[in-house]
Amino acid sequence: MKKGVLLGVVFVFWACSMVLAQQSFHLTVPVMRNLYFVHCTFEQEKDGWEGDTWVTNTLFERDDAVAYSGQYSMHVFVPEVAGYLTIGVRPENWSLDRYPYVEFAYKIPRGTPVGLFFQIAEGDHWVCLGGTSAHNHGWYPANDICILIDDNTWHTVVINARDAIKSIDPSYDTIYEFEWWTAGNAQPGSQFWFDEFIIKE
Ligand SMILES: [Ca+2]
Repeated sequence: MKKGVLLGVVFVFWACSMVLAQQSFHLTVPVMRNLYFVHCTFEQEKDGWEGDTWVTNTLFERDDAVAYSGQYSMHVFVPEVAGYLTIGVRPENWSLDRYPYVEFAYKIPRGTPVGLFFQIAEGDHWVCLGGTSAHNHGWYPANDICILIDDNTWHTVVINARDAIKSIDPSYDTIYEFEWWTAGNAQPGSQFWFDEFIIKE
């Protein structure tokens, strides 16, 4: 075989190999997706949840006597005088478009005021997406799409927070905090539990 022909054959073989390699590369690269932005199980710690006891008259603790999954849930309660039954979590850079769904399990005794609040800007800027029939969202805008059942047994719910919040104002796209809250009408002894709190695609 002449030298030129041999070089041509080698070149064609190399070119075909590169094409096949590229096709193989494109076919085998996995799509990396992070379905869960936040997943709180409370099995090891409080998973970032915080509260201001002295202002809200609300206490909270991991509870190993009542759990939906594993051994622990989060127990939220008002000890002595009326309170706001409130704690919250602040995931950084929570994009509603990327992570629109909020899911959790809850156990709420009858008559307990539990509300779901989303902070849509820094400062006192919140919207409410519902809660139990006894919840009071006070002076904040609300779209009460989520109705929580207060029968003291475990239930789960999934909320499309993006669509509900954008129905209040389409410009809202970042959430700074999620909070349980009611406008000071939680009587002493009010309590509830939640577990498997998830923010997801
Ligand atoms: Ca758990």
